This record gives sequence, C-alpha cells and structure tokens, in this order.
Amino acid sequence: MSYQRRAVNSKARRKVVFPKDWPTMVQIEPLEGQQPRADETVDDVSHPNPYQMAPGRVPVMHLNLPFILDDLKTETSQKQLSTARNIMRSVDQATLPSLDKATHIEFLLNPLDEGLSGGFVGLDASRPWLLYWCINALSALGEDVGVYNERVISSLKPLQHPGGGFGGGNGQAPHVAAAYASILTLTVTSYYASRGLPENERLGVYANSFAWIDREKLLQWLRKIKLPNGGFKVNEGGEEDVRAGYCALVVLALLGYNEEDLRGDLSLGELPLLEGVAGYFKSCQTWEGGIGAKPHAEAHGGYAFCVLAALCLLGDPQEALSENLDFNRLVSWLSARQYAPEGGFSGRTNKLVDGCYSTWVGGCWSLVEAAANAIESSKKSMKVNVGDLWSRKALIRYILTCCQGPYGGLRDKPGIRPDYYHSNYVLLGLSAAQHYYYYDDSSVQSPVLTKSPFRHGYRWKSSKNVPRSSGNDGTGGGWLEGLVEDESDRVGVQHPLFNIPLGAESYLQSWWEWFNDIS
Ligand code: FPP
Ligand code: K
Ligand code: ZN
Repeated sequence: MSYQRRAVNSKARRKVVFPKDWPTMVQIEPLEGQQPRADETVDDVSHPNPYQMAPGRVPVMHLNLPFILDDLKTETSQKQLSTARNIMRSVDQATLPSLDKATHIEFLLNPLDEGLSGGFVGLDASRPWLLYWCINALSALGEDVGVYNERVISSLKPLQHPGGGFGGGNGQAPHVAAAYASILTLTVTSYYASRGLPENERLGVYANSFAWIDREKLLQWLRKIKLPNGGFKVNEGGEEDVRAGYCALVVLALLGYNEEDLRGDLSLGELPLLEGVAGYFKSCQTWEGGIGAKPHAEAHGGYAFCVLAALCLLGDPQEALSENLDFNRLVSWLSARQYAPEGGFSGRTNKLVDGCYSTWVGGCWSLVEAAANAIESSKKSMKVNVGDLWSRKALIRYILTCCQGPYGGLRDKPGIRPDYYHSNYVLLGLSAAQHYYYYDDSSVQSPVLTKSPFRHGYRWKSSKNVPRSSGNDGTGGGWLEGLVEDESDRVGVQHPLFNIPLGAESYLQSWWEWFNDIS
C-alpha cells in the first residue's frame, strides 16, 4: 500500500492510491514483539473455513483483515492491528461457541455468596455498582435474583445519606451514580421477589424495598447538583457530565415523582429539575455526530448512550432523537463504531473494540432503530423499516468467541480478565443484538402515568423477531432469521433505557401509584 502525502492549505492531507493488484498486495506490517513471516499478507492471515464462509453468517467484511491499512504507525494503530489479528484467530473455529451460562452464573454468584476478596477494597465507593452489575447480569442469565432482595435492602440502607441521596460506601457523601445503581438494583430484586405473588404480598415486598427511601430529601439533594445550564453534576463539587444527567433522570423516572415534585418551588429559588435538560444534551453532540461527556468534549459511546436514553425518557424516540440531534450524523458516527473484521464496537474514533460497548453502542442502536421506524404498536404491522443498520450477527460472533472468559465471566477482549462490569454490559449488549425494541403508544397507561413527564419510558416493548430492512421498491423486508442459533444462548430482555429486565419498571410504577394514593 502506498500513500502520497501532499500539503493542502498547510494541513497535511493524505491521498490513498490503490495498488493495481489490490487487494492481494496489501502488506501487513510486522509488529514488534511478534514474529510474523516477513512476507505475510492479508490473504495469509485470513482463514476461510466452513463456519465463516457459510452463507448467511456474518457479512463478508468480517471475514478478513481490512484490505486498506493506514501506513501511519502509532502505538494505537499497532495495537489495533494486533487486536484484529488476535480476534481473527479467536473467531477461526468451525462452530460458534455457545454462551456458557453455567460458568458465568458461577462467576457472578461468587461475590454474592462467598464475598469479595480484600483486593476489592479499592471499590469501596462502588458498592451499589457491584450489586447492580452482578445481580442484573445474573437476571439476564435467567437466575432468580429475588432471593437477594432482603440482603440488597440491608446493604443499601446504610448508603442513604441523612441529607438525601446515596453514597457509594457506608457513610460516604451522596453521588448520583450510587443513587442510580442502588435504585436499579432494588428495582430488579424486588421485581423478582414479587413476581407471581398475590397483590397484597407483592405490595409488602415493595414496601419493604422502597418505603425507607427518603424521596423528599433525595429530591432536595438532586436540586443541589442541577446546573443552570441544564446539566447535572455527579455530586456537590463534582464534575458535570451527561452521565450525571442520565443517572438523575433514571432515578426520577423510577421513583414515582410527579410533575409538581419536579417543578419545585420558584419562591424558594428552586430550579425546575427538567428545565434546560434536553437543550443541554443536545449541545453535547459533536462534529463527528457522536456525543461527548459535556459540550465540546470528544464523542464517546458511553456518553452517547446516556444522552439517547435520557432523551427517550422525555419523549417518543423519533421525536426525541430527531428533534434534538443531527440524526444522520449520529447514525454515521454509530456506524463507524462497529469494526471489521472484529464485529465488536469501539467507544470512540481510532480506539479499540471492547465488549462493554456492546451495551453503550448496541443500546444506542436499539433506540436509533426504534426512532427510525417511528411509533409502532403490536397491532400494526410495519410497512417500511430500517432493520439492519448494524450487524447483529457480527456482534454476536464477537461476544461469543472473544468475550467469554474460559473460567466464567465476560470481558473486554481476549487476553483481558473478565470482571463484573464487563459481565453485565457484555450480556446486555448480547440481549440488544438478540432482540428488537419498539415504542408502542397503544398500550393503556394509568391516569397517573399518563401525566408523568417520564411516561415515554414506560411504553417500550420487545420482539424476538428483528425486522429486515425493506427497500422503497418493495424488496427485502420480513424478519431476520437465525440470530439466536440455539435458544439456550438467549439472554433476558432488557429495558432499552433503564438497563434492567423489561417489565421491572412497570411493577415498580404500580407500587408508587398505590403508595402515593394512600400517603
Ligand atoms: C474511556 O475509557 C471511557 C470513558 C471516558 C467513560 C465512558 C462512559 C461510560 C462507559 C458511560 C458510563 C455510564 C453510566 C450510566 C455510569 P478508555 O480510554 O479506557 O476506553 P476507550 O479506549 O475505549 O475509549
Ligand atoms: K475501553
Ligand atoms: Zn470496557
């Protein structure tokens, strides 16, 4: 591969010149520390085999190293190439491995049943996160996590701060991410603990799980981290970013506050909690089309998910995403997050794939597809749809071949140890690849929910059938077949905004309606 460099307007631009006998001439640069043959080419390192080549598997671009490689060598470009090679080695097998649920369950039960080793002391300010990651991941794997409800309650009670909110560890200052992870965990375990119970017993479970939360003080504390620019800080004196805004909105949406609660008292100088929020999120979209931590910051998948999900709490997906964002640019940037041949997503331009972006970026795709397909109801059938803006099959291949640790747990990439964070977000991403989510405004909502600013978050449905794109000429359409080869590989359906089992949010909402009615 040769490039000609030339200077245009004093900025160095590079012009790509394709070799005549492209693609076989493309040279792969030998990497330091590895000993490839000096004359190694793309063709030598590609491994056509019966599984990979079978029709209808991953798109062809996921079968070989890229034909065009940048000859500008940097530390990251070297790492990128060795990662891609390494992944090609991992995916070079005759069959797709199955999801080893049993060993992942063992990995995730261990900290809950046996406790954490002393090495985890550094995560003392992340107690609710550890609970959420393990418990939510176990629920995605089909475990009944209701058995942990009582222990979760007793672990979280000491985290509630006397001034409102939750700290990450006992006696610690409140932090919005700690509140977020605490509420998610309680929502999941109480859902499992109450499923199938008669109504009075169900209410008993929820009273036990939620009535001890000081919602008035929590609201007062959230007012202290709300900023006049529409954003939120993670805690008093802490940093401002869209993650704080997303966490705050999720807490508000799940804890049954009404419009009046959020408005606040102007005479006391209180800022309405939702004022300027959508405009703030909007200002975080970058020139690339992705979304940064705050205005003018680099676009990153983690923050993109926060903004897309938060906007979808405030409106239907089509309206929320197309009115607040440059939708086309967003789709373009999101498309660039899925790498070939790897099949996994990167978080940002010129960085490597990582299993956790299966949720942060894959979760964006769920919302973007729902937005592009507009409002659907289970009664109507779709006429035109945008089904395959990303490759679900390539992500599934990346997850199953590269993200499963040999002794349980899920991970960033081969060679990196599994952990609880990656276990949860790789599994959630697998769920995003295996299911299609849509916004359905035909379901009847209670009068209380109908008036809630977060009603849109309670209208999501899922389908095992993933629609295939239909052309304007009437070709295509139908459903993508064979995404889940073996039903035992399927993971649970997750709420596309809250990242908890779909349905848990409605159970909790019913409790608040009952509770607010009597109090
Ligand atoms: C870059 O790390 C990662 C960040 C700057 C943070 C990303 C944000 C999230 C994952 C979202 C968090 C959301 C909630 C709700 C808490 P890196 O440089 O190690 O990784 P990279 O090379 O992949 O960018
Ligand atoms: K990373
Ligand atoms: Zn990661």
